[in-house]
Amino acid sequence: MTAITEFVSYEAEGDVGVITVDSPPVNALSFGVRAGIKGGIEAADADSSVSSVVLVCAGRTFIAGADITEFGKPPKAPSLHEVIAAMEACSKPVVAAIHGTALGGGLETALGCHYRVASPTAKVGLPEVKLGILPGAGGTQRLPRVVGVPMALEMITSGNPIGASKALEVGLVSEIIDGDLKEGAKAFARKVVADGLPLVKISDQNDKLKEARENPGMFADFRKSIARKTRNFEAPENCIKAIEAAVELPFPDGLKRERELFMELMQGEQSFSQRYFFFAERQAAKIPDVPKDTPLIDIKTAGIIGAGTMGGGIAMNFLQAGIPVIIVETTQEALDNGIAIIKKNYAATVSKGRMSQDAMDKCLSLLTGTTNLEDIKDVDIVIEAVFENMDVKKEIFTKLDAICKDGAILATNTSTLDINEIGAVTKRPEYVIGLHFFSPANVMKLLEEVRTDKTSKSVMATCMALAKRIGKVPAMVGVCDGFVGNRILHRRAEQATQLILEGALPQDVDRVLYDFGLPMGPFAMADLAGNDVSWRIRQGKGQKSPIADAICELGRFGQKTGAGYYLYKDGSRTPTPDPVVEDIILKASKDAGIERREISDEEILKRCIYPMINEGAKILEEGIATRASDIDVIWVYGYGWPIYRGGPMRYADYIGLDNVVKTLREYQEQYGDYWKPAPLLERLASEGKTFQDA
Ligand code: T1G
Repeated sequence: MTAITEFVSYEAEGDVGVITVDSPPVNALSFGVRAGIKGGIEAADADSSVSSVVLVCAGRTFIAGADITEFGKPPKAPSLHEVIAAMEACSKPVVAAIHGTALGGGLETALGCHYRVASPTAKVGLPEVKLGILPGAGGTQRLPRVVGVPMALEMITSGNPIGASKALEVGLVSEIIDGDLKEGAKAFARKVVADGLPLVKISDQNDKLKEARENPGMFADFRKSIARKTRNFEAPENCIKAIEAAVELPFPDGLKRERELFMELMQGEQSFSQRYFFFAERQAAKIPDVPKDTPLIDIKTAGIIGAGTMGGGIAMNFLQAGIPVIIVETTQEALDNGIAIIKKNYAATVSKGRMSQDAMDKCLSLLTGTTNLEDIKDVDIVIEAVFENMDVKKEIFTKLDAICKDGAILATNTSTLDINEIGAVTKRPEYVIGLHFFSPANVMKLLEEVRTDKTSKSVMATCMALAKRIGKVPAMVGVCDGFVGNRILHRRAEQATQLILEGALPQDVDRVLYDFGLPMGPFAMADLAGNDVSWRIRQGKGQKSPIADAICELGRFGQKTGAGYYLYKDGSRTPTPDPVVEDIILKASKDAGIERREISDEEILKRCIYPMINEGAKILEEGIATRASDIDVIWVYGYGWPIYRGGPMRYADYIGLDNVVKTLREYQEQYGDYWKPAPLLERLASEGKTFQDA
């Protein structure tokens, strides 16, 4: 065994030269890995004892891409292009042995080999678009030459991987290797030699491009098909242009065009924000005062209290992760309704082809319904998802504390209530935590985890690991009104309401925020969530909101009643402005003695977003969030903030904190101390720093 570099070794195993990459955690293509592979190819080429070559990786996965931590640093030869060219030029057949996830530069490296084999659970893909870039090492030129243009367009603009069996079907891999992957790959390599098979250079293959050459309209049709999903994103369009170059230009020129389009994106703000967010999401899973080796509680079964919209959605996450669930309701009717909705949701997923009937049956086989709270006495974790009322929650936690076994975690899905207070009614406050799911709970990826003053490190570590297990992205926050996500949302809602009192209309505010990149504006969102929810909370707190109250008093609760801030004709989900609401707004302005005025889009955007940034700074000062980037993770995954803008705090850094402070001060002059910049924000701005320095 010869160590070519610290991360790559070469060894002749019989008549096969084996190049092994071993660079934890994901064998990313750092300089040492690139140099090592190139050196390994040169060694195998010169080694007269071998007649073929296998490229295999140690650890959990085949190469998972370029080393994102190297982005922005001066390039160091050999480039990935040079490595891939060396593999293609090798005089002996080179076989890539793929396991885990061959992604981005990893798949591009494998496409530079003459053949590819894979383990049955392997996945391959080009996810660069999710980082705001495009496959920059020939992926846009080689993939269409293997799978054809339509599939290459879909794979590269979505960034979604495909499994080994699909890869075999479309010719991305030549064989699925059951058992020992390296031995299987060596046997495959020997067979290539024995059968005298050619050294297949994908860059020389053009047959699969014919369909697109004969049907150039394919690209325009594809652009139309993804327009809504990729609005405002820059990367998908450059991906399409690069694939067009593969069809129109000779391979070398196509590579050059790919490089130009790659660099355009790499130097742009969107890619910077998406790369920032890639690490932000992973950072959020780490809690500074909870050591990595904190012992975890073994979660084998879960109890869910409440089979309503949230309880049912929460249950589905556990069932899909293979965790048995006992779901509890107060009446058989409510229980039956709740379970029927779970079944209906699964059936809809199956009908869309996103889940097999077997998988659905397996999930439902793990679900038990009961009206007897005692039935959850042996579960490892309970998640309460009942009516948002402190007395109700305290009563339930008192009972859970008495019924559940020692060591069971007692979690609440509350979105605003003080979890310290809830924990205080139990004898096990260290086992009490907030697990705030976002509706629809089986769809939204964010899990806002709320630690109390007493939540133990083991419970926090367990719940962070559990989040990943049930397919969620966790962020740990502290207790305050609305925690992090909703506390910031309330600031935006206050301004949205103020703006329509002063002269804007709901459709103006919603349009500006939709064009900014949010999935919908605050008024459309209120109609989706149900205006009655916040109406009840306001009534509980004795608060008034003239326009919202007037709308609710007319029974206009939103989509579910066919009318709210907008009309929803014949069950449509498309909001239509309604003169009735405009009259309510005009009256409210008049009653408030406000002279309505024209309000610019720029003012609407700043007045909705800058209070969010200011609140984020206060949340950081109070220690409710650990990092500014955690706030960004919460807003991207919990509220659909556009990932290419990184999150509200990243967006503030992009605008410049000094500019944010300047605008806040102008509004403070005009509208009062509501707009006073947070001290942390003022300090960072005065020091020329960003939230990432906080
Ligand atoms: N570069 C550097 N570090 C990476 C990395 C990468 N490509 N991928 C993962 N990591 C780190 C990650 O930060 C974390 O570190 C640890 O590995 C485990 O990751 C030329 C230019 C592979 C599916 O976009 O999708 O190739 O927090 O927590 O959930 O055209 O990581 O432990 O310190 O995510 O099991 C294209 C990105 C790059 C793949 C594993 N490739 N990675 O998921 O673990 S651009 C990607 C992933 C490119 C070429 C272009 C996932 C994973 P730490 P993890 P996981």
